[in-house]
Amino acid sequence: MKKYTQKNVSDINLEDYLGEYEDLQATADDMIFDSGRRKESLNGIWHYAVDQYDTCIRQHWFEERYLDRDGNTLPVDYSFDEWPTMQLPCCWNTEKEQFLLYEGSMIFTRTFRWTTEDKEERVFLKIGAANYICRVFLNKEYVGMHRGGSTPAYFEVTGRLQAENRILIQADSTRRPEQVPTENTDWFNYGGIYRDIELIRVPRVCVKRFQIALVPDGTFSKIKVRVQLSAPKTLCTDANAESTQPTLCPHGNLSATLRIPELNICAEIPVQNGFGELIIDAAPKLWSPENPKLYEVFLSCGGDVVSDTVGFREIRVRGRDILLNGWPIYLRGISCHEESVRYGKAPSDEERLETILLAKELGCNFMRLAHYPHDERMARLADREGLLLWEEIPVYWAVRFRREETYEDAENQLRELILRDWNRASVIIWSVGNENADSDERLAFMKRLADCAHAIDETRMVSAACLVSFEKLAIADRLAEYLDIIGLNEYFGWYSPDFNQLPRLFANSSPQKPVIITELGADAMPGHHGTRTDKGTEEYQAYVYERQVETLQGISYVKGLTPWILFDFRCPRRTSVIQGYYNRKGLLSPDKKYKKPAFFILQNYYRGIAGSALSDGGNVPGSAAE
Ligand code: GCB
Repeated sequence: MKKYTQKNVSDINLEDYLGEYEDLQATADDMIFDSGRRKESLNGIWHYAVDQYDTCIRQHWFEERYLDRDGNTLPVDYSFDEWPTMQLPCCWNTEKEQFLLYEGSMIFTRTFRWTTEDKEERVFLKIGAANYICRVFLNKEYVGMHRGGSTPAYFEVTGRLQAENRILIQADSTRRPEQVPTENTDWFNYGGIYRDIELIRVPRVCVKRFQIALVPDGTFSKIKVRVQLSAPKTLCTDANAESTQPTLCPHGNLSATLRIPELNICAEIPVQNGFGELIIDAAPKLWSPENPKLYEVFLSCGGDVVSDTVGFREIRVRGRDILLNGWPIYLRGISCHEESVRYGKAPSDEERLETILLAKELGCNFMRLAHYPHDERMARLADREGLLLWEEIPVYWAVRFRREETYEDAENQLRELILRDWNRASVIIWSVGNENADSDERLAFMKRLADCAHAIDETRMVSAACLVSFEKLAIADRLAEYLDIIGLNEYFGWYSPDFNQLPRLFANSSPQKPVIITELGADAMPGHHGTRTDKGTEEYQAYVYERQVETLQGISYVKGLTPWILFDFRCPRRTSVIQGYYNRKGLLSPDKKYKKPAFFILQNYYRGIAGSALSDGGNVPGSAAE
């Protein structure tokens, strides 16, 4: 931790003011398992100020220096408790008209009371998401920072809390070329602290990771559980020698207890050096979209108890088939941004459920959560409602593939996402990116990401949404070799107007893995009509969907679709009159209330597939079950 020197006017000539806030970055390694824990919410009314010039961190406002050494009053440029207020979490863009297009830094602050319940307790601050960088200050001290706009940040604040506390958080939504995503995307850059802000009390030795899943060996009869414990650094660095409670230090040996009451399971997991793993015989009812069976699971260790609600299912690839619980499945999907007209990237729970139910009404068993990690509530809802998910990190378009720090940022976001949603049965695919041109640097970067996802999660598949190779008119992305499933974005009928190229592309390709068409589509302004050849009309969009499904249904290795997109979404790049700063490729209007005709074409197609799968005992026609 750096020592701060007194600042007054010296900051005005200080160019490297950010240097001291690059330390103490919260990463995936700082996450703790938080399901089933008591959380004390810091959501609610916060004071805020727009801070375009980063004056807060240049001048160390968080130090609240009101007097000089001699006790004379100093002038200050802030008045925390007189600033206007905002209800957090939220995206500031949709809170006030004048903030709609604001990108940059905003300071949030509030006070809160804290009562220590146990002198041994440890406390973590969790920020569900803040876009893109956030810096946290507590009781006049810098606590740390987090990079990445859609994954959670955990900061240990043990020993820093008092009866009365002031917290100050800078959220900086500036788009920068070296970030992930980079400065150019096809979606709106919402700013804010837009997911829950919570304090979590844990015992001194606590469960850091708790991962539970069916062993993917085709027998559906074994559950694997993995545990990692965390102890305060001071307790562990000297291998427990000075600890007053040696049995509680993960450097000693102890055991954790797993309980799944509905399966009559109560098992001891030996933990050595903080890690434990056990395979248990079990015969759970398998989770599937048709029967999203969930179990309550509990893990206790020392004084710590956590719990989760999980489904058990197996997903894997065999040849060109995707097998769910051993049966070939066709992924009837749709892509979806996280967006609400009113709340930006912080939709209400009702709106999230509405989105899932609309996908179900469309006939989906699968959804692609594009292009960044959506709120963890989405995967929990999908677990409950029975919807398979593709989750993605924003390695989108022209990320700076040559830059090692950019890779580290991307990998950290991937690890944070995987660790966050590891226990969600609905999540079957980790996507390491979208539409990146096939260069050597990009191949190396994304191969590393795919390897990382495989290394930390052996229970799911890894994919990416790749581009069509127009030189070869084929599926020829070199990254495919490192993926389990090939995602393909193709816009025949739209960006590539000649539909006849689509069957030729399939004829020219012979992938040895399943392919999901991760994007296809066309813009249509809701209520804008014309002939089937007038781009931008509902009729033209419907025509594109008709031609697409006609071609796709004959392609044996295409094992799913996630057309672009369920509903229209805000997009600063889309300035034409019919777009009005929205991407209009939605099957629904931005408020999700109006269904364009293409919705019914896809619905019809999906009903046909679901019907034939049912009449074939759950199989996809043409595929053999094991
Ligand atoms: C794409 C991108 C998606 C865009 C879409 C479009 O290929 O992956 O983010 O929004 O095309 O509408 O152009």
